[in-house]
Amino acid sequence: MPKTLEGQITARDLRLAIVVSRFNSFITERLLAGAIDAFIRHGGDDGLLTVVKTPGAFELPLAAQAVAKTKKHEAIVALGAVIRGDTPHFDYVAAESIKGLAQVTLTTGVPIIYGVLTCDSVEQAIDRAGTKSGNKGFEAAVTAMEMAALMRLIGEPA
Ligand code: INI
Repeated sequence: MPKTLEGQITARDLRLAIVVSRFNSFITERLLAGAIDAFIRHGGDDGLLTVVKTPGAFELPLAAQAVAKTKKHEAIVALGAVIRGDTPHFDYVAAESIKGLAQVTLTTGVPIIYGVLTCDSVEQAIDRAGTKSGNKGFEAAVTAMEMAALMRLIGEPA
């Protein structure tokens, strides 16, 4: 039988940080509410939860890096909403946020979950922020729980 490591989905004793951008706040506040809901409903203690707000999605990687370097949190959820209609530099903002967050998670070893919506329209963003297509913030928080648990398991002595 192979030894299989797979993280449980629980927020019990989990020290979680959420970095969330204010740009398109009518969407990102819904994502944040979804992430907090998931954390609490899975047994999380809000005293162990830190929320960090940035101006836009472009600033998420730097904030996440600063949070990761404190080593106070076992996982970080990054939330934002980049909407194509808003700007011609949509592609740059979207690409830099995902590239930056991917770099930070690998260099710090802290799981960072990508909960940034990249949408063609406001309607599409609304769908993914708690209406037709669920809430990406909720999903990202659940993924953070699993990854934090997985990292604990991988780090346990054999
Ligand atoms: N930031 C977002 O989070 N979403 C967007 O859709 C967006 N648009 O469209 O411009 C956006 N721009 C701001 C950017 O993230 C930075 O805050 C800004 O460029 C200052 O560095």
